[in-house]
Amino acid sequence: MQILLLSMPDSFEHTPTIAMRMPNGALGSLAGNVDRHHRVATADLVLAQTSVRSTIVRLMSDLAPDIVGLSVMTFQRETARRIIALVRALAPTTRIIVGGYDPTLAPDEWTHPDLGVDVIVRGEGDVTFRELVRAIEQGHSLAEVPGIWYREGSTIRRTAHRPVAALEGDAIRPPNRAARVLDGYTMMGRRVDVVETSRGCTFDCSFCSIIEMRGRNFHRFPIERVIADITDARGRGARCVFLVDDNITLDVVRFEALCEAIIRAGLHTIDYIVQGMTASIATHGERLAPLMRRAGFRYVFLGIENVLDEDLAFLKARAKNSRHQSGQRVNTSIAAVNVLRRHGMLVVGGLIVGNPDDRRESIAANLAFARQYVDWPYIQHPTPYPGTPMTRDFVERGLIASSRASEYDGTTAVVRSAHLEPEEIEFMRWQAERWMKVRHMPKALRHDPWFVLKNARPMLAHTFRGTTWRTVVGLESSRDAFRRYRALRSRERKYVDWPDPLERPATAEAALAHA
Ligand code: B12
Ligand code: SF4
Repeated sequence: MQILLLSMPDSFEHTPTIAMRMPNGALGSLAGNVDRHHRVATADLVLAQTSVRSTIVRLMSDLAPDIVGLSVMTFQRETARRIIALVRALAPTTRIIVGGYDPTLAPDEWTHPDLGVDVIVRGEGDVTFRELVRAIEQGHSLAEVPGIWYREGSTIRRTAHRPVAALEGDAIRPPNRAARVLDGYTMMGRRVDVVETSRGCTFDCSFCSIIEMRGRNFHRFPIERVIADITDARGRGARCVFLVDDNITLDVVRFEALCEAIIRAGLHTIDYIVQGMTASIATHGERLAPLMRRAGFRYVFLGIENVLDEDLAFLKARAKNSRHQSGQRVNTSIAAVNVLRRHGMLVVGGLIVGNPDDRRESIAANLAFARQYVDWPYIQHPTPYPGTPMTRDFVERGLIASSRASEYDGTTAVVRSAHLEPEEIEFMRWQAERWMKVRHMPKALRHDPWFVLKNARPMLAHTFRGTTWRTVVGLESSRDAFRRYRALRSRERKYVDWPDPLERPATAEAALAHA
C-alpha cells in the first residue's frame, strides 16, 4: 500500500522556522514500523509552511496514497481539519488516520462525520499502525486492532486499550528517515535530526500531557540501538541532534553510559540538544555535566517551570525541581544552571508564568530569574491541554478565557489568573522575553557566524514583529506594538488556504484551483 504521513505546519513563538525546522519523531518511527513491502512517504509540513496547500496537492497527485496519516498536537487541530478536508476533496476514498497527542487525549474532537476521519490511533502508534495497515490491506475487521477508535458507517467503535510497548526488545524498529519527501531541516543552519533514547516519565507534573498519554512509566532503548540511530542520522547529514526523550534524566547512570558510548563511537562532533530535570542535573552535575559536554551536548532545556514555591506546588513540579539539603527541600534551578554553564553548555529555560494565583510581582520574579540565569528563554503560559490535571483546576476555578485550540500554542495566554487578565500576563512575558533573545545573539554568532550574519535581520524581525520605528522612537507605546504582534500572530495561525470542514464543504475543483 502507498502511505503518506504528515506532520502539521504550525510552529510556535520560541521555535521560529527561520532558525529551527525539525523532523517530527513520530513520522519516522511510524514509517520504520510498518511492514517492509509498503511504500511510505513522510512529509513535515513545517518545511513547506508557506505553501501547504500546493505541497499537499502535489504529494497527493504524485503518490496517490491509499492511506494518509496525520500527527497532531492540540494547537494544530484546526490546521489538521483543513488539511483533512483538502485531502478528502482530492481523494475521496483515501483512508484518513489521525494520531498523536490531540487525537489521543481529545478523541471526541475527531469523530464528527463531516471531518472525514476514518481511524483515531490512541497512544503509542508504532505497533498499532503496523497492525492497522495490515488489517486494512488484508480486509480484516479493525475490531481486532487494540488502541484505536474507528468509523463503521455512522458509528464510532472503540477497540481494547493497548499497553505501552517495552522498548528493551525489538518490538519497536528504528525510524525510517529514507521515507522523507521534503527537505530543509535546520537548527541555525546546521542540518538537524531527532533521536529517541527512551520514552515516558514517572513524574506527574499537572500541566504535562505525558501521563494521560501513556501512564507513569519509563522505558529505555538499548544503547547500541541509540548509537546506530544517531549514526544513521549523521550519515544523512545531521550535524545537530535533538534527543526527544520525555525525561532522559530519570536514569542518570544510563545517561552517563550513553554519553560515554557517544564519545567512543566518535559521534561527539554532533551538537546535541536535550531536555532535563533540574533536580537530576543539580544532584549529579559535577560528574554528568563534563561528560555531557565531552559528548557534544550544547543546549539543555531545563524544565524550571517556576521559581516560586507556591507555583511549583500548583504545577506539581516541586519534586523534580528540588532536593533535600540540610534537612529541608531546596530549589535546584540555580544549581543546575550553574553546573551546566560552568561546563560550557547553554541553558534553555522552560518557565510557566500566569498560574491561577499569580500577581504581577510573581510573574516579574520569574522574568527576572530568566534574565539572570537563562541563555534562551522558553517561557510559556499555563495551557489547558486535554486531560491534564491542570486543565481540571482551571475549569473548576472558571479561569479559562479561550477555548480556541489553535491558540493553545503555549505563548498565547488563554487563561487568566485570579488577579490578572490573560493579555496582561502575555504582555509582561512578551515585553521581557524579546530582549533576552537578543542577548543570546553573540553566543549564537560565535558558534554559527555565517548563519547568524546572513539571517540576523529576519531573526530580529521575527522577535520584534509588531514593533515599528514609531515604537522605537517613543511615538507610540509598546502596548501598541503588542497589539499589532497579537494581530499578526492571529493571522499567522491560518496555515492552510482551505476551509475548515466544520464551516463549509469543499470540492476537488476548488482544491486544484490556484494550487
Ligand atoms: C520533542 C518535543 C518537542 C520538540 C519538537 C521536535 C520535533 N519536531 O519533533 C520541541 C521542543 C520543538 C517542541 C515544541 C513544542 N511542543 Co513539544 N514535545 C516534545 C516531547 C518532549 C516529545 C515528542 C516526541 O518527539 N516524542 C517521540 C515520538 C516518537 O513520540 P510521539 O510524538 O508521542 O508519537 C507517538 C504517538 O503519539 C503516536 N503518533 C503520533 N503521531 C501520530 C500520527 C499517526 C498517523 C499515528 C497512527 C500515530 C501517531 O505514535 C508515535 C510513535 O509511537 C513531548 C512530550 C513531553 N514529555 O513533553 C512534547 C509535547 C508533544 N509538546 C507539546 C507542546 C504543546 C509543544 C509546543 C506547542 C509548546 C511547548 N510546550 O513546547 C511546541 C510546538 C512545536 C511546534 N510544532 O512548533 C505538548 C503537546 C500537548 C498537546 N496536547 O498537544 C507535549 C506533549 C508536552 C506537554 N506540554 O505536555 N516539542
Ligand atoms: S518531569 Fe517533564 S516529562 Fe515528566 S511529567 Fe514533568 S514535565 Fe512531564
